[in-house]
Amino acid sequence: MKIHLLLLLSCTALAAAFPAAPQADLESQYGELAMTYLERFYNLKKNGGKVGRKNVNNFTEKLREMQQFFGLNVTGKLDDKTVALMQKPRCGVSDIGEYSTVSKSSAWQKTDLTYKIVNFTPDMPQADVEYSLARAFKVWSDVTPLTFTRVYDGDCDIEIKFVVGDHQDNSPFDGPHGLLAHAFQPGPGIGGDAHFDDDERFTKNSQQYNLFLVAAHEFGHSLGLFHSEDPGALMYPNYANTDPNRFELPQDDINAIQALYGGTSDAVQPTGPTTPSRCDPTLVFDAITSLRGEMIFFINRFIYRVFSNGEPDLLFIQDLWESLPNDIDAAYENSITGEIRAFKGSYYWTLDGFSVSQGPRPITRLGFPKNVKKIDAAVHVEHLGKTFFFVQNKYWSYDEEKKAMDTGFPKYIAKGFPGMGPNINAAVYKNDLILFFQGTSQFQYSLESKRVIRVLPANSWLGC
Ligand SMILES: [Ca+2]
Ligand SMILES: [Ca+2]
Ligand SMILES: [Ca+2]
Ligand SMILES: [Zn+2]
Ligand SMILES: [Zn+2]
Repeated sequence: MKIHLLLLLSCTALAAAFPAAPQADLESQYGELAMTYLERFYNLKKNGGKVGRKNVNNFTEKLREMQQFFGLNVTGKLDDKTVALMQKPRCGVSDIGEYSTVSKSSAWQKTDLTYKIVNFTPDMPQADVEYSLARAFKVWSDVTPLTFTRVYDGDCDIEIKFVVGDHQDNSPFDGPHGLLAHAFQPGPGIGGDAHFDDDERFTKNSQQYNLFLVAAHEFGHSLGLFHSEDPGALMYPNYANTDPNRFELPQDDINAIQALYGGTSDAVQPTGPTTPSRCDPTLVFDAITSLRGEMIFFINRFIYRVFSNGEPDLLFIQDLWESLPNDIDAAYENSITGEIRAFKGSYYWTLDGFSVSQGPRPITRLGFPKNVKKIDAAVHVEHLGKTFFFVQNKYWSYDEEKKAMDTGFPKYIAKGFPGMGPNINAAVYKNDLILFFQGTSQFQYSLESKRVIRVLPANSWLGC
């Protein structure tokens, strides 16, 4: 069972691409997993093995609650996306704390807090653990009046421990993956304490699971925060594959913690990144590419993954491509090799399916002169065997077969694509048209008639 689960975990990114399993299969295969999940995180009451009519309804109700929380289709029935979400590594704290506690009363009644590291994980050098935890506290002290002081013995507010399995607090850990850590709301004794599941391998880099990221989330609970439904928030229940070195506390979390403790003493309060909302009419994409029949829309540290049918998934870039950076400038899929090239600044990465197979490599290798520092957009046109790169008011043509830039380029966009202006944000080839994205508009361009045949809102592909 363990190995099976592990395999599934590593496949969650692909899960949604599998054909949908019949309902009965899903229920027999994942019914128990769902039951455990809802008991842990949605307060579903154990029924002693007997599935009475009332309990079935309760299960359905709790499943609906979970689907609501994660922005899934609220059906009260297991489906592929729901099951995939239930298999993601996450925090052990319940998702429905909000309904059982009055939020304000769970804040500390002081701003100078102490913490103690009771023991260390063998996964990392002690200094790295100390650094990761101190940095996790700093995430919160940077946006509030709170201070955190490490103590070595005696009483403290936030006790930090690495433990495994049952560790005598009625919330046993579960071996590798699944639950990563949990922490208690502010209060005396165990209140505020944070426990890390030492059956996980904790790291200080971007491999799973980065201790700083896990700890920053847990300390949010130690300070009185509940889980957030915002998939970009630090307080979202699931572990996020995001680059720990460029972490910035999202605005959703800043708002939540400042509601409890107020802001900093600075005149201007710190701000953080917000999560895109797909139907926001001001949405501007960084880059767009096809991916084996799907469409991938890059937007800061996120991607929207659009399947031929159904609603798009919002994921972190690193959920699909672990070593790809945020803020991609341009991307295209080469129909001959099936590979994707993603560009940022004067570098590019080659993506083969869901792995980064090469990069970063300098774009001069593709034939760009040194003075090209950034590509605005790229689009591959299969029947021509060409890829067009757009840079400000000019474009380049790259021959995929010869693996070389065509001579005579760059040319003016206005000449080669009449009707299109400079500074294109993103481009993709779809249904025999080049879709140019510029600001909040999408220009559907016909190569055949050499003109824009339709203008739509940029986010028309996101089910808006
Ligand atoms: Ca405590
Ligand atoms: Ca675990
Ligand atoms: Ca771009
Ligand atoms: Zn949590
Ligand atoms: Zn514990």
